[in-house]
Amino acid sequence: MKMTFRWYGAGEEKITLQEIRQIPGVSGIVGCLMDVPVGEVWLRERIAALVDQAHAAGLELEVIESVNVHDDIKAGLPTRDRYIENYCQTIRNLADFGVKVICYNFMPVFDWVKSDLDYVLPDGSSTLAFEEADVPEDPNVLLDRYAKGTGDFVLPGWEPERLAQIRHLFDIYADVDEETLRQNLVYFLEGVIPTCEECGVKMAIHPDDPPYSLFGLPRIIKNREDLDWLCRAVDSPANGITLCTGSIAEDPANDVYAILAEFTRRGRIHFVHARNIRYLEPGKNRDFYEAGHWTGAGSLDMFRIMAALHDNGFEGYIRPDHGRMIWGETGRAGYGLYDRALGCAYLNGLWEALEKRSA
Ligand SMILES: [Mn+2]
Repeated sequence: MKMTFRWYGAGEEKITLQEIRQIPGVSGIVGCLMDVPVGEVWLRERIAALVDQAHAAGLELEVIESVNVHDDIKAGLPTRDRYIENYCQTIRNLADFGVKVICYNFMPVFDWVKSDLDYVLPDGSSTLAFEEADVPEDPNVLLDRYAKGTGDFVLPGWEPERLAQIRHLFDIYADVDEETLRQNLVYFLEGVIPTCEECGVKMAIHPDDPPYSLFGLPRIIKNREDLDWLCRAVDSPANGITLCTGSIAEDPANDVYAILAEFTRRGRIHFVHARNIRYLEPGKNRDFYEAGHWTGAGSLDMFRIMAALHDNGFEGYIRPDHGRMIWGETGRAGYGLYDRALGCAYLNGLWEALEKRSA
């Protein structure tokens, strides 16, 4: 297990690599190039500069999150072949600089969706929340709300230039149902997995967040059956999973512990997002907020999560997922320093206990 920490880049956030280096037990960052337009090749000199920055701070850079997949690929447009060729070149370039795992998702139009980015908890901290009744049927209403409420940052998948194209994006998915989206994912994987195998890189798909359809858009990586289908559809260890405990558990019908155990055993979990959530009205609906990582703070048993990984031979990368805003910190919603650092320390503590108990 290698503990990592997501970092958006010097120009993108105020958390520094030096600060990340001071979190005990963090081996490296999960990096990205936020300013490369989706679909373009990540250039070698840009990758080299990012890797050099990490190494200069004493940190590894072996995981990228994310190399986003162009919507033309997801929607299956004729232009997809050019974008898949670009993706393969990006894989080769990243491999040359030591990258081992690429996180991506295959959600149409949007990355993760929350209804509230500043949900205040009784202890005064704030966090991300999802209340289904608050999600408008018209995505434009949500976009307006985000534009007004979120100030000086953008969310992954919600970049301004993409918001402007939103109608176009809904148009290109008009005829894409779940089956078509599955075929398009297989087409993409058949295009990139041979390159991954050649250069020793593993693809790791992030589950849909939330793991059910919103705005009438299809969603295909939602549960155990979808992950099983994915693994069989392109049967290579390079075709793997970013198991996000929060995303999977956002559907209470999913058994997150069994899913972790099974796909770790099958050698397909290359990267883990460890996060706790608290269901607001268990048994009544799927609403939740993102809790602190500690088991007692949420509805998930983080010890069982780490045990499912440990006891099934997990050797991949892990990072704390979103954190709350605590101790007066401000910044990118879900990506403050303090609460995620607490998450690292806590997850490392659970892991140490598991290691020593089994030794
Ligand atoms: Mn995640």
